[in-house]
Amino acid sequence: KDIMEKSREEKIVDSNDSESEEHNDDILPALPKDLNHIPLLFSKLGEEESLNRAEEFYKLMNRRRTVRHFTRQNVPKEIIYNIIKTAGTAPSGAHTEPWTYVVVSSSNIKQKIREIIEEEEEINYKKRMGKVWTTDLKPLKTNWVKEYLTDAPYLILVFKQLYSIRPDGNKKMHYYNEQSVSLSAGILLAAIQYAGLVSLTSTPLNCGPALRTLLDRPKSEKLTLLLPVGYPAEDCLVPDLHRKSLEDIMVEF
Ligand code: IYR
Repeated sequence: KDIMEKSREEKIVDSNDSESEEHNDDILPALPKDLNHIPLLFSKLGEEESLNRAEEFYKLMNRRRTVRHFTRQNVPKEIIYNIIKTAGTAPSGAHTEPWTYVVVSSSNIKQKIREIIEEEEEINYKKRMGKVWTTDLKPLKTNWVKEYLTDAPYLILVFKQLYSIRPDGNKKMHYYNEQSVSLSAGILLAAIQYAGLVSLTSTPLNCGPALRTLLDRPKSEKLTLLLPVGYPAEDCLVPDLHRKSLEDIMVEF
């Protein structure tokens, strides 16, 4: 046992010696080695102002609903660009920013997306999802016919980048890409709501590869979400759902 421990210690010492450190110099960080650290831009709010903002933001976000019926009314592109820039402010593992937002406004491509999704969704509803899942969905009145895919002025497809390639040709690791893209998408939803638009967070089952190919994205990217974005139809109905209360979603120590 003593011998085992001794050799383990030696290994740790070995891996810390100058020879292997020299070897480690071959590996360069993905970010600049001499990255500057600068003072944080931060202006402190008074407590009252802070509370007001927190309440107002909650009220705004609590009005967000998933919308399945859109008008064809156009939305200025600058609004969409700002929303996506906002999503791009999300934190990410080692600042790898592992997201690609594909914005589709071309009627022709929206039609192709709709055809791909409706074909797969019909199989999903009829075969893949099973009795329990389709029964759970019944009250929401969803099905495989998805008019919103051609009605909404924009479709935003969120791709997560599993890795990327550095300028030197080496692979760049995208740590926590799943969490990073989820955080970015959450900020996207908040920005859509703040801009007075509506959307639907959809996750097209089994459509990832076909949509990735259609939109010319590399194999290193996986489709995670598809969001139609625009204005709700005049007669738009939403299910009368209620949200859990604070007591039901929080525990305090
Ligand atoms: N993706 C399908 C089915 C669907 C699944 C869940 I979970 C929902 O909350 C809503 C729908 C569709 O978009 O119809």
